[in-house]
Amino acid sequence: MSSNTSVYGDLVLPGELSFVTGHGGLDFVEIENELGRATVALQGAHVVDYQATGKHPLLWLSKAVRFAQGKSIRGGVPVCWPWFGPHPTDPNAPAHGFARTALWAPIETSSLPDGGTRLILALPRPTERSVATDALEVRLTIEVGNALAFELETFNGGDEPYLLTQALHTYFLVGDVRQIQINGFDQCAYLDKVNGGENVQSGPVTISSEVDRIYLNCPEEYSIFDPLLDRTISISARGSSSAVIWNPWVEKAERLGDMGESGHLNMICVETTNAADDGIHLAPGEQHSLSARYGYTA
Ligand code: TA6
Repeated sequence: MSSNTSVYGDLVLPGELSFVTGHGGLDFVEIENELGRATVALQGAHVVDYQATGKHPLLWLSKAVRFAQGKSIRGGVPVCWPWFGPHPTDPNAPAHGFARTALWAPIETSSLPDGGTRLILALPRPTERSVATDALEVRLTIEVGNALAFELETFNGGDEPYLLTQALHTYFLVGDVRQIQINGFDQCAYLDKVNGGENVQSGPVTISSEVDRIYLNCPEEYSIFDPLLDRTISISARGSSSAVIWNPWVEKAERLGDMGESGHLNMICVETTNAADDGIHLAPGEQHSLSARYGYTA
């Protein structure tokens, strides 16, 4: 990676936050403080790596990841916005919205009193307003410390209502996905996108085949227990009552083509979302904030 402070020079925090050009010619923000470190691609405002000091990395990034302009990054924390999943009406629109492959602009950086670092990014809006999404303003606040925290804020600056669906589509690193337990969803209903239909969760979620579920009316706190890495990842959500749990397993991982050899065994997506009937009806002038905070014990 080569230093690139020319464009964002006034946002550099010496010894703490810098701008570099790296893989695929993409621009990244490198953050390192006493509590942890992270790497954020400006494309997609995408955290590709985070590690608290003295602990394992928190996030999974495919060993076969391909960094390229306009290509979604397999792993880390993709920002799915301003729709989650397939576009509701346009089959040609990209899955999970356009924000994760668009170039975001860093607009604010600061050192936090607790020793962490804050980075705020915004997605420049088109000058013309041809469709409702053009009137949406969005910014992402990322805080890097002994935890990793996100706030995704959307403001409807237009004169049409917009049904917002979105996700922090987080890929967590696990020792062996077959041994983890995901807690907090007991008795939650979920939409099963693999087998179809709706079910109710009984006890912890465990993974032994492809799983792709949208949990509804979720609590705000859930966790991943990983015996192999000897850690528990805690997830605190705000502005969301739905969550997605996804592992592609073998066949889908092969079809995706960028999961890497047996990559599915070392990742689990536990996504804080506004999905399904948790979509947010944003009237003109209204705003919504989706937040998630990830802490972990080892
Ligand atoms: O969040 C789960 C999901 O919607 C799955 O259905 C799968 O498509 C996954 O997202 C990955 O999508 P992507 O477009 O990143 O390959």
